[in-house]
Amino acid sequence: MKKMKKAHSRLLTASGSNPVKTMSIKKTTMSLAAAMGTFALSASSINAAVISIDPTNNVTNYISLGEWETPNDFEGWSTTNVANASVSGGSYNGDVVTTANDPQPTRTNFSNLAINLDSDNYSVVEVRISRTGTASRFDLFWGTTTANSFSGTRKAGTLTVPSDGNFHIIQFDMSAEASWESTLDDMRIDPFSDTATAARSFKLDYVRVGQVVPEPSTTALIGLGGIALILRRRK
Ligand SMILES: [Ca+2]
Ligand SMILES: [Ca+2]
Repeated sequence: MKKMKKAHSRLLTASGSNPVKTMSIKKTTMSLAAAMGTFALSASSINAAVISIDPTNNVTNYISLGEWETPNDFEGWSTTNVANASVSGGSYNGDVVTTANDPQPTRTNFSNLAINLDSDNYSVVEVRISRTGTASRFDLFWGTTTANSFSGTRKAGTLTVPSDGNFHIIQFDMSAEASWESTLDDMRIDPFSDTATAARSFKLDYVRVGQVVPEPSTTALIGLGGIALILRRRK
């Protein structure tokens, strides 16, 4: 009986877009995060991304969607609804327009970068940003080669990014996100999710997509978490 169960779960893992697979991965991610003692769940219920602010480990082996190290080079990103947009000091800088919708720098149609979301290599999006002024939600939208452009159903956001003028890292773990599949093609970042009611500005340092490789000590913790899972299953 136990053997059958094991083989069954392996089959589900091997299949492409089985909803059961998504659920089982989500469960593992949550248990793992709980075992590590540090995690933040997205406030929104429309996505399953796990969002961390200033995490211990950064993405490695990433593909960059923007670094903005060359003055005046927007690296293909739009300046939609961004006032006083500039690239200087190593970042994409802008203010919130008081008379229009939320600022939304976008980069589209980059499937040539071959960011394959069906692999584990690109399960984490990392954004480094500094914000000044009244805080509001930070949102990330994405499109893929099978679900193109932007939609409210492909969105992850958080209210917990500080707006203190210092740089912070926002890390989105998309492992459990059902629509994080096929090839990444579009990305949109809303540094603030609404119009300005007072002076507000942002500096985007980078946007990267990669994976987080745990430190050796964390690997040991994951091992312990795994043992705990096995023990629980045996009951
Ligand atoms: Ca596109
Ligand atoms: Ca930069």
